[in-house]
Amino acid sequence: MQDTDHQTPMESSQPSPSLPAPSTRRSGFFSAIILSPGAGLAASALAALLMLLLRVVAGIPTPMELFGDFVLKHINTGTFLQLLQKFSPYPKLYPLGLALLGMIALGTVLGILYAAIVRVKVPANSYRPGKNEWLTALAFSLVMTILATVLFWNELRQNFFGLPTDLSRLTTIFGLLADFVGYGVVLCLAYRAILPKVIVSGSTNEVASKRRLMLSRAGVAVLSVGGLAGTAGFVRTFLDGYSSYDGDETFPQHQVTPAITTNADHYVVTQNPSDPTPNIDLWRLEVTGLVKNPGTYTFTEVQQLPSTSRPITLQCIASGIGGHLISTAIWQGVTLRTLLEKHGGPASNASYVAFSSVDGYTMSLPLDEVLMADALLAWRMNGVDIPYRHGYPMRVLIPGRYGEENPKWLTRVELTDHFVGGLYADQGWYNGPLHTMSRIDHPADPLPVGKAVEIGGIAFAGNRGIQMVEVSTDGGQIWHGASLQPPLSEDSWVFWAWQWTPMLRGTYTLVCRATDGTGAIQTSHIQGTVPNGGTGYNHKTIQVM
Ligand SMILES: Nc1nc2c(c(=O)[nH]1)N[C@H]1C(S)=C(S)[C@@H](COP(=O)(O)O)O[C@H]1N2
Ligand SMILES: [Mo]
Repeated sequence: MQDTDHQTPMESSQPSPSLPAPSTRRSGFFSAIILSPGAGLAASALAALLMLLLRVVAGIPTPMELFGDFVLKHINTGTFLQLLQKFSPYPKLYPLGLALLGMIALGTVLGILYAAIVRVKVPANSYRPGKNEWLTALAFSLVMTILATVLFWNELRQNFFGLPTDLSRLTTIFGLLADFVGYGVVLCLAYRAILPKVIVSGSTNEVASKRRLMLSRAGVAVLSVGGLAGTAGFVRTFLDGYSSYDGDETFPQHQVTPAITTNADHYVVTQNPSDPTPNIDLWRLEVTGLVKNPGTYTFTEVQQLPSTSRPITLQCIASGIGGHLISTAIWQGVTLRTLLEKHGGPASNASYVAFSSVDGYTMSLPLDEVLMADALLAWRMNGVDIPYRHGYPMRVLIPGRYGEENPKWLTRVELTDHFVGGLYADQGWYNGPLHTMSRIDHPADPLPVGKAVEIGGIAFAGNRGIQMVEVSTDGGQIWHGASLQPPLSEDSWVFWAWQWTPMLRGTYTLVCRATDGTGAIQTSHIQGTVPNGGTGYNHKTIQVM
């Protein structure tokens, strides 16, 4: 077998007739530097392939996703919206794709740094990396893993197959290590493979040696192309799980909103480019932190907890005036109060409850408020297991709060003595009681003059309830009290209606406004959704002929 350049006795002890002249050596060094990105490309292409492979077969988040989550937590709502617009219509995929390309580019360029550090004598007389090269490559792998671990520490605890929090953090670190060791090993071997070699001219082996060098360079090129092609293949598999339903709305049917939204029609919002699909055998619910007796549940055990069910309306903070990111389902689960009682109750210094989800989503609220709202940890939605996109196998419902504070894919409930941030809280979105809203769903125009018609729609104020809804047909000058249907529950929307007979032809501006259970009237102040949630009255222009 060949030995490495550093240890070759021939080279160090006796001058060889084949030893190149100094000028050739220098040009050899330059060609080595020029060739090194080739090794870097092969290494990063294969590392990218490994990252996507681990994502698809083990649910380990890719460094691109970790990077994305990290960035999203460190920008404000304004920048967040700019990015959404900039990368529309694929605000999640474009940045992820760019991050992937950026990483491959970085790994390619790092090949030069590697070449400059190891300074292999060129032409080399061996295909085998020396100890020094292995150690350098290993150092690259470790530094990359450590940097990524430190930088993404708060993002590491996610796993798309639903592993519990601590285990998922460990698996992600292992994944990063595997990715970067893969990168280092390929870099080390590929660099050797493409380096110019000492070729003893005139020897019988000359042709064979040249052939071997050509083949090994071709091998590295094939590895790069194969790695990139494989990566593209896995990107496609990843895209199969793409959350294209993000932002789906719930619309009235024939101008009437069904009281209970079906699971298929329930609005959807998700932070994830591709949502988790928890494996029920791996998933756990953990009750930890400042609770008297911490504990862990399997899904079977969760389903044996005492449960209640009730209709709860969810609304996204981004729904806006007259918006449709609002739906109502019957949720069944255990109340937080009951669950904590089973664990001996909160310790005296527990003041917050923090929720963590398998997609790395975190959220916290004052414990007292959540207990008062009778928050539900649900595992059934409209009588069936919660669909994946709505948080299978378990999600939190906090009546009175916007959707962002209703974590899906729950895996840990932790009592703390401090506020725990998360994606939207860190960006600076409002996290107080949701604003009272009301929406006109019917009638649709044009309307015949002189004929009675019903004006109606929904009103919602979270767990404050709705006391009154008023309607105006003249843009808000004269108001009429609408009749209310009994609420489906304390935490649901309310249906209202008012009979109207337009007596004159013309254009009318219908407006509605609600008064919540505390007697506070909905504000007419027009405010956009960012960052505090939209306010103002829903207007609807109607032609009467
Ligand atoms: N784990 C997790 N929970 C989450 C989110 C998320 O991305 N991840 N999105 C939140 C947002 S912004 C909203 S509006 C609601 C939407 O719930 P739905 O899709 O079931 O309607 O889930 C919330 N809970
Ligand atoms: Mo939301």
